[in-house]
Amino acid sequence: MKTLSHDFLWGGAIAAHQAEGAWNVDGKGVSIADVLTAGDVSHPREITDGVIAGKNYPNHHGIYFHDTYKQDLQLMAEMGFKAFRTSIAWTRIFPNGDDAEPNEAGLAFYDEMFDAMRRLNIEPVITLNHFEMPYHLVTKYGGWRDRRVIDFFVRYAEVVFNRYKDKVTYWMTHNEISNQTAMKHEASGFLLWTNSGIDGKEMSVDERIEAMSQAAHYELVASAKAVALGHQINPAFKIGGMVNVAPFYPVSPKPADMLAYQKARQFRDWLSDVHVRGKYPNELEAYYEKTGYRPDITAEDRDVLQAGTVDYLAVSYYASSTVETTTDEPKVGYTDYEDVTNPYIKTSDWGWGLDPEGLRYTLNELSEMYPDTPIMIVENGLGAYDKIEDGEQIHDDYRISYLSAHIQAMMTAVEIDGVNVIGYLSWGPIDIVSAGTGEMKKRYGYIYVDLDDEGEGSGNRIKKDSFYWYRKVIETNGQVLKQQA
Ligand code: BGP
Repeated sequence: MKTLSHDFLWGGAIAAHQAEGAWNVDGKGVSIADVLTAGDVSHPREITDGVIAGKNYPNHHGIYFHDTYKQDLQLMAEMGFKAFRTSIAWTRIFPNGDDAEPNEAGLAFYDEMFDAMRRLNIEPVITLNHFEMPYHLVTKYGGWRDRRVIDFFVRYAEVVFNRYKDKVTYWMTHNEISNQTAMKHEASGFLLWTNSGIDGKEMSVDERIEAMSQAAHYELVASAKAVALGHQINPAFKIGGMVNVAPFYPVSPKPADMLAYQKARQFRDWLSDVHVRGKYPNELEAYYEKTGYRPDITAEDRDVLQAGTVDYLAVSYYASSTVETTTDEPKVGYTDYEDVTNPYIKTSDWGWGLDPEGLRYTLNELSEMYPDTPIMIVENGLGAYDKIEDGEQIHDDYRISYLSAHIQAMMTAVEIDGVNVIGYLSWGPIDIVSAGTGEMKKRYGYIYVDLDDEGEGSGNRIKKDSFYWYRKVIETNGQVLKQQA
């Protein structure tokens, strides 16, 4: 029977802006994450016009990882991590994005961080752009809507690829590039901001689709250029595309519901199609023809996309959604559906549908679509409230059961379905600031960080029960879960 390979990449993943803090230190510029205030489950984060004194910007401090990463990585090593994913804050390297020269202090910071990982035998898995583009590229160019941003990104990629070519092998270009297609999601305007630097909160759905189509195209061209360049700089590089894969289910077998589900899925998957196959899917080309959203896509761009296909597909998986058609017409389009409750699925305290079998299903779907492309799970986890008990203990059995069910689903996909999964990096192995809400109390970690939503607290790190559990999972290459099942 097929099983997880002996060099399977077990570990965890974070992003610079959610952890590092030190937002204006050593020449770092303001990023799009630095102008996001704190929200919560029922109050969206505000996008402010620059940094406004007196507002609470949780990414300005994160968990102070900038100053604590050596001790924190030591804890990851104690759990047996083989790999650790983080991002380079673009604004530490190019504070404004269009600077003539990179910032040496920022480059030196990541030299040391990657050395620290290597010393602990932890493979760095590095995202170039995780929701943290330079804010200046937004104010001056309008974010990814402007073709010139492609060159700024490629220049940034070139600088870091050259600098870290002997320290980093696994890269990915843009985090969750597919998120911005989630037009029916109530946060879709916000997702346009985090992906593309376009404030979509006040836009209509049609305006969002139009803005997203152009911005995402430039992001894909930039990604493909970076992939081709990275392979020239070091042919051993493995450079991935990264997408969120929240599976869709039709609410019923009614043909219009099936079509609505299929259209929703196609719209989610067009970005991974371009990453992996180097070309636009037919139905999207048809959609652009029909709607008149003809983004600026040149013949040269198409060659670039073809020449820069990715080495692996990195995916995040948290939850599934279920859709119901809003029209019985046969012409169901990408957004002719509503999200509805699935009676078979429970939800988290933040309303995310908990669905481990959906992970197996999704991995199968991806393996059918891209049979030759390895998959790395680079995010999966449960955001939950934790309570400190009996002195310094956190009994997070809810987290253990979520992760255990998902890891088992992944192992089944590998062993029974033959899906090629090369790694599992759970999200937020140490508590960090939530990207969606800016809260600290939405915790994912095996390691508790004593900080609250206002950034107050000792900052102390405490090992939760899940810390010891995950160490065992890694040590046994997942076999311990089978014994428990
Ligand atoms: C993904 C992002 C991460 C992350 C995670 C959990 O969308 O790539 O940055 O934070 O989701 O989301 P949240 O932090 O909102 O709970």
